[in-house]
Amino acid sequence: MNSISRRRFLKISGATIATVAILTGASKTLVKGADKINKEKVKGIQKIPTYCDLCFWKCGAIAYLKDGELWKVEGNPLDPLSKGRLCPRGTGGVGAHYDEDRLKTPLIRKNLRGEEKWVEVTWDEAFDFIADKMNKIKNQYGPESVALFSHGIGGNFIKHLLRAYGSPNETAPSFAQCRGPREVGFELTFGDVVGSPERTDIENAKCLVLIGSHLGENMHNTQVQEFSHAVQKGASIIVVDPRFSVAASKAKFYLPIKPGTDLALLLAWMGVIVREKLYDAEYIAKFGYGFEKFAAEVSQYTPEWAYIETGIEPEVIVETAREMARYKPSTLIHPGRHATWYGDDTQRSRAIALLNALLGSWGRKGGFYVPYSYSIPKYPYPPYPELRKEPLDNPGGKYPFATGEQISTGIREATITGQPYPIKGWFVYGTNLMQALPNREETIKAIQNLDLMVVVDVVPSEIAGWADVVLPESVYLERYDDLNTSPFKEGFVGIRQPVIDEPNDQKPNWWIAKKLAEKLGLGNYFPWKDVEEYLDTRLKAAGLSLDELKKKGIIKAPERPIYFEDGVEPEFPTPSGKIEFYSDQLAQAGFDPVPRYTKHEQPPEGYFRLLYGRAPVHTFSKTQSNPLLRDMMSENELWINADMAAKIGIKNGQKVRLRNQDGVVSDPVKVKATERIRRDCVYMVHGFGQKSRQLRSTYKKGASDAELITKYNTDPLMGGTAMNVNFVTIEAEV
Ligand SMILES: Nc1nc2c(c(=O)[nH]1)N[C@H]1C(S)=C(S)[C@@H](COP(=O)(O)OP(=O)(O)OC[C@H]3O[C@@H](n4cnc5c(=O)[nH]c(N)nc54)[C@H](O)[C@@H]3O)O[C@H]1N2
Ligand SMILES: Nc1nc2c(c(=O)[nH]1)N[C@H]1C(S)=C(S)[C@@H](COP(=O)(O)OP(=O)(O)OC[C@H]3O[C@@H](n4cnc5c(=O)[nH]c(N)nc54)[C@H](O)[C@@H]3O)O[C@H]1N2
Ligand code: SF4
Ligand SMILES: [Mo]
Repeated sequence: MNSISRRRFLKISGATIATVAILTGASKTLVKGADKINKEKVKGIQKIPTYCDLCFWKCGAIAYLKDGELWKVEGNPLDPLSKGRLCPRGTGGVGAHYDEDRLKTPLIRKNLRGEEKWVEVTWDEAFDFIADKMNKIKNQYGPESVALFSHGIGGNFIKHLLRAYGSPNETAPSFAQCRGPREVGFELTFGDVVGSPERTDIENAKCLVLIGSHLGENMHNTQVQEFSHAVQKGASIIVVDPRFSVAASKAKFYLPIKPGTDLALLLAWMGVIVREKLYDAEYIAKFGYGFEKFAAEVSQYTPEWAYIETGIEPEVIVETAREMARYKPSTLIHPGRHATWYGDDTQRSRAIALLNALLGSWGRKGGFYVPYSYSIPKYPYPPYPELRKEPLDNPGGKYPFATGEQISTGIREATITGQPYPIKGWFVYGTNLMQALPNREETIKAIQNLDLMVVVDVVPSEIAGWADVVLPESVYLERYDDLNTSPFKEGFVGIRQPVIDEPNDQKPNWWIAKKLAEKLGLGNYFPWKDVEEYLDTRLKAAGLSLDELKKKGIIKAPERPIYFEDGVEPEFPTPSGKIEFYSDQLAQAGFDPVPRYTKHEQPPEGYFRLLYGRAPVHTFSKTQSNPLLRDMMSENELWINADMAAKIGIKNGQKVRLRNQDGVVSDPVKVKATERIRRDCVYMVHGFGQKSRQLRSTYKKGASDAELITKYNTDPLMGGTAMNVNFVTIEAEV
């Protein structure tokens, strides 16, 4: 299996190169969508550094123009995130500019919400409409009653606008529907979050444990490159996944776990490590708090007990526990990213944190490094107006371990109930709430309560279809955004700058925010003339030059150590100042101070659990209409165990519909009958089955997992919404 696996993996990492070849050929024929290409049309090749926006990882890139026309995008070799190589999505970046279905001009709703009937208006008319509604909301309810949903760095100037307007309500589904529980689980243990980019030293891990993290399909560039290096260096890989993922094909141990039982496996692993005293005793003696109580509790969990829950043989549990211990502290139990699975996700993430703590990997090479970022002062804005009301995402502190990153579904809930105070306006920037939030019906119910809904997007997305006003944004290759100073192994600052003109009347987010602020009488919060002046001010304050950054794309900070063993001072900002094996704050709040196992409901007879994930060439629901990426994957498939398919009379390649426990039926989707998935679940790539009629290329292509996620469990610690809890039956499409 090993040589086959290696070949398959090389195929994945080689995909980047293949994509470049496809693009080079395709770009010439794609120009037709654009009626305005770069004015100067400089002859020959121009290389302009920027950073990618095909997902939110922000890889440093170089865009190439040939005779003034957009040609291709490659990685910037100076960039520590991309190291000169983009993932297949990033390589398809030029397709974002050429997308035939792009929004071209501001739109105001003509008929009922969701009917997608529009009047084209000028920017000035759109801003007048929005400002009028925002002023009315402010007068009647207060500025707190407008909330912002946003994802990505492009939302920064709109966030600033809404704070200047006086709203404390600002959220993103990329937290409570994604990594929120993980961050809370790690913070409760180490006093600090994993963060994004993850502080995982995958490259130097000698043993890497992936629990659901499907690297290779999940294409976060740096992690995939590092994973590929770790595999080449012979790291021992352990993959726990109900589906034989790309990562599983690289694994020494593949554990096809019963979905929803990972916490049992984690507890049993810790039980073995504690009973056999395989932990890093010196590290724990120095940095640990409450280890005795923790050890007494986890040593009860046996591999035999976990076998019944998880389906993983006791011998395999023991062997993999010993394997992890053999390579400590360079054993990395990857914390995952999309952690909102079953509802006890903070506790599962805390168990992952504790297993890492046992092996001494936090702060150590091959484990979790200590990241740092280039410190660039903020722009010296006037202070925001004083807030008179609390954010309403978590009224009364219902979720005691919720963080400053607000709970998106909490804001949705308040919009429906009007409690503790009404929400009457939504600003939505770069997030497709129809696909990203569980239970679409609740989202629509909330939207129907609004006096104003503004969506800033680049295409007529599903969420744009529900707006009162749609504002067409320039794509990343056409605009400046804020500086990228992501914390990483190396501190750096990266710039996004325009490479090519917008084809129509699209505008960048900074311009939208500034112009709207002026209409709202908040112009003093945008004192800069244009975004270059803003960037220049920030960079000068750090002793850097905008011109130099524009040329190089990346400037690095002086090097710093990133491991405890190289001199980083260990710090654990928990209440005890140590790694909390036992958590008094959890006990005081009425939660398990050491994670305990909770059983989750399993699918009834005839039903499958619906699982979902990523494909290498798409990002959520954001890239399906990109002509280059669409060519590589235009619809998703339904993975189903081959024996089960035969049992219910379904053939490979056949179209089926899924019906969930609440009677919601999906669009038709093609069957992939395979041995590579357990019998109790089915799997599909997220982001397809889109319902926006104006997105002609994606309309009802494949099926939507989001549509079938009517049920969700809310994490009682921090309010994240677990979505792997829906069950489906499968019906042949006739
Ligand atoms: N190409 C591409 N890459 C991306 C993204 C993208 O849109 N496109 N999005 C990025 C973002 S923001 C995120 S959050 C990540 C998400 O990616 P990850 O955090 O890596 O993965 P998840 O979405 O949690 O999980 C999907 C995997 O978990 C498995 N799984 C499902 N249920 C269970 C279970 O109960 N137990 C176990 N052990 N495994 C289970 C599924 O079979 C699948 O292989 O991907 C990132 N990378
Ligand atoms: N059912 C289900 N729900 C999920 C997930 C899942 O796998 N399944 N994953 C969860 C995770 S891990 C995350 S992180 C979130 C992600 O959720 P979102 O951040 O909402 O991701 P997308 O669905 O890709 O929505 C991105 C939107 O931004 C628009 N857009 C693209 N480029 C630009 C631009 O340059 N400017 C502007 N203004 N808009 C732009 C796109 O057209 C699209 O409408 O979803 C979460 N929700
Ligand atoms: S991971 Fe891929 S899509 Fe995301 S920013 Fe990097 S190159 Fe772009
Ligand atoms: Mo995510």
